[in-house]
Amino acid sequence: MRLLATLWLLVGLFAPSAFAQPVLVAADMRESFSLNGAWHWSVDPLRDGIAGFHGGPPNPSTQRWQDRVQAEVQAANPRALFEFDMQRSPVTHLPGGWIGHAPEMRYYQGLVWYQRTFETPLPAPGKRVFLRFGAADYTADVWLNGQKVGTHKGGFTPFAFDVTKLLRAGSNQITVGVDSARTMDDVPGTITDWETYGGITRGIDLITTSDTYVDDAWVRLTRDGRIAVTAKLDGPAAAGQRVRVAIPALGFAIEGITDAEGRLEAVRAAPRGLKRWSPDSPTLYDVELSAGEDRLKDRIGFRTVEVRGTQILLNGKPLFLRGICMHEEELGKNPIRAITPGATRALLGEIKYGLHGNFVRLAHYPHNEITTRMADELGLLVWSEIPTYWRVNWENPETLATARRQLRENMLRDRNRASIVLWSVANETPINDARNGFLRTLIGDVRALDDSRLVTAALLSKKVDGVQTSDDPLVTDLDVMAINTYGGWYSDDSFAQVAAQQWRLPAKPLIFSEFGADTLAGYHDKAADPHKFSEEFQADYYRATLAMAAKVPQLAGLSPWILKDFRSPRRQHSVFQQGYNRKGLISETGERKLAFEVLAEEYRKRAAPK
Ligand code: GCB
Repeated sequence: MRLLATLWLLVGLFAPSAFAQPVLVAADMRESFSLNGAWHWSVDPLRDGIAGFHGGPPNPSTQRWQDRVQAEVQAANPRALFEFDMQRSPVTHLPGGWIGHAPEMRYYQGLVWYQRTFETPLPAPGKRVFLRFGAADYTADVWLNGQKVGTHKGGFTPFAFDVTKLLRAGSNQITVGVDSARTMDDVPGTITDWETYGGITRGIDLITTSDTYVDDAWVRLTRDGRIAVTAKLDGPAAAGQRVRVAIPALGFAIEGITDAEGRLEAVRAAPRGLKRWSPDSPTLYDVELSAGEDRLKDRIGFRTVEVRGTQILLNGKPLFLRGICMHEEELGKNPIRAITPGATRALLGEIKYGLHGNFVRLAHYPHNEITTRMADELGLLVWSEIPTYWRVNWENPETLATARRQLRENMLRDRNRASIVLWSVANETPINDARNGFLRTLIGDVRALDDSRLVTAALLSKKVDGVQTSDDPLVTDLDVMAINTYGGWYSDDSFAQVAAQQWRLPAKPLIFSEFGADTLAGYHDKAADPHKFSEEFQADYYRATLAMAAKVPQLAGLSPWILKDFRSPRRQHSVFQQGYNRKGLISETGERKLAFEVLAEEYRKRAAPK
C-alpha cells in the first residue's frame, strides 16, 4: 500500500504531461508588458460560446474567440451573423472580481468572456514571450489571435503559456473565458465561508525571456548553514548550461552546470557576513541569476525554521507566533479582490504596527504574490495554504490531482519568500480514511518540494470527559499542529467556562489557528453579560480565549479569526452581517473594534523582552 502511494506520488510529481506549464519563477521581476487595464466583458450563462445547443462545437455566431475583426467581416458581408459583439461590450478594469463589473453580477456563478486587443512588436530573435495570469477563478480558457493557448483550473495560483509563435506584429486579440462554477470534485468544493470572486483577479502580463531561460530557481539557507540552489532551465540550450547565482552585496556566488534535463543542484557554505532575515530585521538581498543569455533578479531573505520539542525555532531561537488570519480582500465598502501594493500594505501594516504581530495566516488559499513579497519586506512570518477546505470529493483522483497541482504552483511561486514558514495542506476537514490518504499525499508533496519549512493543517478538536483533545491521525504527519476553536461563540459556554477549558494534546508545537466572534463595528452592549454581535462580547470572548490559550503548554502561536470583516454569501443576518462574516477585528472599512486592543495588548506583552 505504502509502495503504491509512493509510486503514485512520484508519477504525479514528475510526469511531464501533468505539469507541462512553465513556472516562470520571479515572473514579477522580469521584463514584462502589462495587459492590466480596460477589457471588454460579456456574460454567457448558458455557455453558448463553448458548445452548440445540440452539443458539439459552438455555433459560429456565438463563439467569442474567432480570429475575425467583426466590424470588417460585417462590412464585407452585411448578412454575417454575430450574436455578440465583444468589441462593443461593456468595458471593465482588470484585474478584479466580476462582482465589481455590475450589480447584477453579485451572485453570478458561471462563464464570463473577456477580450482586449493590444499592440506589440514581434519578439526579437532568441527571445520567448509568455502570457501569464497571476490568477483567474476558477477555470480559464485562453485564446490568442483565435488560437487556443490553454486552460487552467484553480482560482489562486499563476499560470503561463508560451505564445512566442502566436504573436503578430501590430494588433493582437486576446480572449479569455472564465468560469467560476465548481463541483465537489474541485478544490475548493462548492461550499466556502468566503466570497470566491469569479473572474481574473490578479495581473495579466506578457513576459519576455531568452530562448533558454531560468524557469525555476530556489535559493535558500539550509538548517546546517549553507546556501543551496535548485534550478531548472528550459529551452534549446538547457542541458549542460552554466548557471551562476550571485549575491553581490556579500561578494558571494555559486556556479554549476546543468544536467541533461537542464537541472542544477548546488550548495556552498554561507558567507560569514550574511545577515539573517527575521521579523525584527527583515534583511533581503538582491540575488542575480544568469544562464547563457538569460538574467533574472530576485530579492531573497535567508533564515532557518525548525521544530524542537514543542517549540518553533527561527534561526535557532524559540519564537512565539503573534498572528492573525486574513482573507485576500482589500479594505473598502465594495471589495472586488483587486490587491495592490497599497492595499496589502494597509492590511499587513495593521498586523505589524497595530497589533504588534509577527505572523499572518493567509487563509484559505494562496494569496496574491504582492502580499507574500510585502510580508518579506515588512517582516511578517507567513502561513501559506491551499483551499482544501471543509469537504471535497476525497475519493476522486482528479480532485487530488487538482489539489496537488495548486499546492505545487503555490510552492514553486513562493519558495524564495523568507517570510513563509508554514505550508498548510487543509482546513477543518472531516476525519476518514479517504481524506487521511488524500492529505498524506499532499504532505508528501510538500516535503518533496521543500525540506526547509514546516508542514501544518488546521484541524478540529473534540471534547472527551470535559477536556478538549484531538484524535486526528494526521497530527503525527505534521510538524506543527493547528487547531481552530470557537468555544463560547458556536457554543453557549460562559466566558468563565471558555477561560477554564483544559486541553490534552500530543507534545508538538500548537497554533490556535482560529478563534473569533462576529461583531458589528459600532454596536455596543454595556450589560454585564453582553449579547453576541456586540463589540463588548467580542472583547470579552478574546479575553477568555486568550486566558485559556495561555495555559496550554505546547502553545507556539495564535492566529485568531480574523483581521477584517470579509464578504461571505453564507452570512445573511439582516442586521449584523449583511453578507459579511463579521469576525474581523476591524470592519470592512477599517474601523477598529474593541477586541483589536485586547489582542494588541496581549501581543505587546508577548513581544516585550523577558
Ligand atoms: C472556520 C473556518 C473559517 C470560517 C470561520 C467562521 O472554522 O475555517 O473559514 O470563516 O470558521 O467564521 O465560522
